[in-house]
Amino acid sequence: MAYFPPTRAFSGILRPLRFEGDILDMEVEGEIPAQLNGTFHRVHPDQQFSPMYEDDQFFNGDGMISMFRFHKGKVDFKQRYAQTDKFKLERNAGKALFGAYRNPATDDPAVKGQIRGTANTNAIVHAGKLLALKEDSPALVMNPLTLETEGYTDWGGRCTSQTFTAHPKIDPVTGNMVAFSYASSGLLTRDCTYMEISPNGELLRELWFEVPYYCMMHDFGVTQDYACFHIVPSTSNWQRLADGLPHFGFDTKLPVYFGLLPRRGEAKDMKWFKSPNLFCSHVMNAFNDGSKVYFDTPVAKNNMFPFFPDIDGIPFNPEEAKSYMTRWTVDYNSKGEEFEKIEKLTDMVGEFPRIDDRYATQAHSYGWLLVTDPSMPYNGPNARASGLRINKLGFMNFRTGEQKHWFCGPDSLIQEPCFVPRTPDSPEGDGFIIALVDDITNNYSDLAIFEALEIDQGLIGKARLPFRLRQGLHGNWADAIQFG
Ligand code: V55
Ligand code: FE
Repeated sequence: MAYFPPTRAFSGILRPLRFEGDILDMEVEGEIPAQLNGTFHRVHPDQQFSPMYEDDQFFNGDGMISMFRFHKGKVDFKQRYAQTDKFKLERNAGKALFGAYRNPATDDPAVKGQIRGTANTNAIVHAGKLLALKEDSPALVMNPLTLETEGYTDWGGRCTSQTFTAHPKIDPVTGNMVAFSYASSGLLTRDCTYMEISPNGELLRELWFEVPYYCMMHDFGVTQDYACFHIVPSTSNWQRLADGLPHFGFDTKLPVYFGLLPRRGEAKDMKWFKSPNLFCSHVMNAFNDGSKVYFDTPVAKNNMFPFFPDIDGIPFNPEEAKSYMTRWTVDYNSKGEEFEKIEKLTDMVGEFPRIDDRYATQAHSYGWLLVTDPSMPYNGPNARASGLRINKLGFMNFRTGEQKHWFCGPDSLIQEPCFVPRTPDSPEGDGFIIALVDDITNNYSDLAIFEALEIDQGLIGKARLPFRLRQGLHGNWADAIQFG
């Protein structure tokens, strides 16, 4: 009998959904642009069974993949679990066998040595396959249209890393998927890899390197010439796991490191730069002009994850957890280890940054992100452990400094936006933003569609779900052409 503890991770607006199904021809309001021909895949964590431990985390949920398929102004919906090895073992047993987030010592001995991944962080199509990703495990391959799981891949036997990032980038110049891994030779190791995978899904390159200390390497930056690694002290060690503490804990005493690896170089060419302690996780984009590297990321003064608390017991500080889009400038050829510049670009509190991905690795003019504006009215229950409510969609023009935003109303919260080009060769930003808007007082989700450069004008249309989706992480658009 399923029982979910009355904790923040499982109750209120995070009540588990666990629902798989199909809706042919979703109810639509306004306009679904007829030129939208493709799929939007996204994922949320959603524990299949009651957790083994009452204090289990949201980030430990099994990946539930949602697909919105656009065709001729209509939208079909499909939702399936990513059938990871963990998912299948637990389904056969009829109960949870894997314990705490990234702590195998808490598992049922029956699953010792099995891949613990949940595929709950990102869903992206590459080489005609849907990849469901969790950074502690290999990439899980799924059919992008049926959502059937094929299984974990080692890229034709060529990949020696045990893990694969949830935040790969597609280099629009080569079509390669550029990726990395951490804890690549085992739990808590400082070993990492850099990878490039061809448009046909062939692993072209795997380069091993080491980071200054083990930490959550959740995302990275890729420019035409460099891979950029931000080392931020959400750290861990064997003692924490033995003590049953949350896997990660934030250490305000450690510096932040920033590594630049020339993409066509070797591990010895990695250069490490240093900054005082701060927190950042997602990367909007990065680009370089010669040896000068620009790296755009929402930066907070302190830890943004209350469920991975301070290692010295400093209480979570919601004010210091507010993040602001920031540009780091670092010169690969500089003699010292200092950054050249750390520039705060906006007063909007924001995270989940996105661009027009056709400009990934190159200078971008526009960015979109989720914004927290505490001054706006709110009717719902306290939504997140951090207390920060995501209630606006934000837009930034990096050339003019212009900003726009759209407020989702007092009953709703918003999930990560995704840019869809109007046509494959339309200019940068010419297209649509799609984002899930969750009405948490009436319990419905809408997939909202905006003109990307005019989000402040409000939505042009929406596809309506007859229920509310769970808070998710990331998703991506794939043009129908990618399925052949
Ligand atoms: C994140 C999300 C994760 C995870 C590690 O935002 C980092 C970051 C959904 O799981 O395991
Ligand atoms: Fe992420």
